[in-house]
Order: sequence, then structure tokens, then C-alpha cells
Amino acid sequence: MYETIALVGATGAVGRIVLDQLVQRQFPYKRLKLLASQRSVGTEIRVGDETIKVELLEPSAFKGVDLVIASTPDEVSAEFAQWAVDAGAVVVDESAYWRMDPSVPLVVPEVNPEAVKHHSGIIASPNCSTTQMVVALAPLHKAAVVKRVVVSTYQATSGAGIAGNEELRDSVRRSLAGQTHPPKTFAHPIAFNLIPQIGSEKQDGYTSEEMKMVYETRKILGDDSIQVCPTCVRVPVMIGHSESILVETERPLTAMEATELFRGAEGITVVDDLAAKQYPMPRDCDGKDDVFVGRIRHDISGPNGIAFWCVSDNLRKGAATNAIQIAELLVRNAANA
Ligand code: 2RA
Repeated sequence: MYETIALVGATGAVGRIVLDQLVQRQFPYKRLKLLASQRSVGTEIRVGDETIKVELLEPSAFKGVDLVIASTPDEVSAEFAQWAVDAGAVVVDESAYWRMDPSVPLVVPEVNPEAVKHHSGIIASPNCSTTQMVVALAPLHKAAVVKRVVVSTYQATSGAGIAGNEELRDSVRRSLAGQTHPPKTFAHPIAFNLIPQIGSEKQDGYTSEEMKMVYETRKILGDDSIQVCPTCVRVPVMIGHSESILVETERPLTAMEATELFRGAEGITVVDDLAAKQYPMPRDCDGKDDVFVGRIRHDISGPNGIAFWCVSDNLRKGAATNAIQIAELLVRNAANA
């Protein structure tokens, strides 16, 4: 069993939610260690009824640790994950570093829970924009085989961490005061603006964030033939990524069939009544764990297409919740072994 667990990256935007969720979901553990870089060592963090001091992230910190949940930059994960595995721990990692490694399962528990069984010590959790999309695509794929996806994202500033939200607040204040303000976290001022670039230029005019949506979707759905054309956009919203998705399936689906498939799928809440002005919006999804789907309609431009709108809390299902669900899956599988 996983008696001693460690959280790496407890002071970040996602780490804080992981701690809340460990308590709220009554995750079974006996001891919790919080690990971080030198800068945060000694910081005291309240977790449920306990106050825990942050310890230094170093190889010896993993002695006796059974399970690690980590939300760190890629380069940190590249270094510490092997320390944890060498000490005998299983790592659930939210960084991008391990996701496309063939020996590392990339898991969304509602979509490919069986993949978690084939790990060699590290299990990756996908990028937030991919996670909510594959939760929505999975029931359509199972019923009608997804061939092609055209997706535009509207991604919240918290996707860039605590600094992203601070920059949005600052940018709004300074814009309203008529002050120029050179951006730091984003490439351009974010207030009253949209920035059609997330990540660095990667290939053929697509960004790293966009190519994550291509490759991670194929790996999670287990089908390398799925074609994905993404455009990722940063928007001045603090929490909740939104996505406009057009999906083409091998077998045609009506909008009603697609709606029923969404309704029957684990982890999806349908909010879809255009006449009553009911559809998912980031403000309503903030703090919730589900993926919300609405505006479900057939593609009026061609056959075999379904268009829909998808919103999810990027810090929860897009990050912390998915990691905790993977950990819960490990605990269930161990109990059933
Ligand atoms: C973002 N998807 O929104 C990224 C975070 N992993 O910037």
C-alpha cells in the first residue's frame, strides 16, 4: 500500500489544490512529506489538521516514500523522478517531461484506466488542454471512432501558474489606469486581449502547447491515426480552459446521439440549452472537477461532424484532480491485487 506519500511542488497553484483534494477526498495515507527547492524549505503548510514543514527536494528525501505526486517544471521532473523511482516509489507526474516516453503511461482515469497497470515507476498526467478534450472525445470515439478533430482553445492565465494570474490582475489595473506595462509571464499585455500563442514555436507553425494536443490525444486514445488541428489561445480568464471542438467520426452521429453519449460518460456534465442561454462557462466551472460540455450540434459544413463547446477547471481536472484520480486508481488496483 501507499502509506507514505510525498508532494513535490506544494507551493505552486496546482500543488495547493492537490493538498486540498488529498484532504477532501480522504486519500488514504499515514504520512505526507512536502518537498520543494531550497527557496521554500522550512515553509509551514497547513494540510487538514496538520502543519507540515517543506523539506528539501534531494535524493535522500524519498527514503521510505511509497507514492509521489508532482507538479513541477519539466526540468525538475527530469531530475527528481529517477531519485524517487530508485528509492522504490511510484511517481504520478504532471509535468510534460515524461508524457511521450513510450515506457510511461499517460493516463486519464475516465478514458484509459487500464494503462496505469503498465508503469515502470512513473505515470504521467496529460496537459490540461488535452485532458478535458480527451474526456469529451472518449465516448464519441468508443461509439463512432474519431477520425479528425479541429480545436480552438481559450486558456486561462492560471495555466501559467500563480504568476499568470498576478499578471492578469496587474494588467487589468494598469490598462484601466491608462499605463503601459511590459508583460513578464506572457508575450503581450493580457488584459482586454487574446494571445494566439501558448508555448514556443514547435513545428510547421504550431506551438509546443498545440503539438501536445496532437500527440497526447493519440497516446491516450490509443489511436495514432487520429488527426488533430489545434489553435491554442491565452485569454484574460483566471480559471477554466474553454475549447471549441469540431470532431469528425467514422460513423455519423446525430447531435442527439452525441448528447446521450456525453450524458452517459463518467466525468462529463452536459449543460446545453441554447434557448434558455445555458451552456458551460469558466465562471461556473471554477472549483469543479468535471468536464462540462454544451452547444452540441451537427456540423452544418460537412457530413460526420459534431461541434461542441467544452469547459473545465484547468487546475482541477486539468491538473490536480487528474493526478489524484490516478493515485486513487493505483490504490484501488493495489487493494484488488
Ligand atoms: C497552459 N497548458 O495553460 C498550459 C499549462 N500546462 O499554459
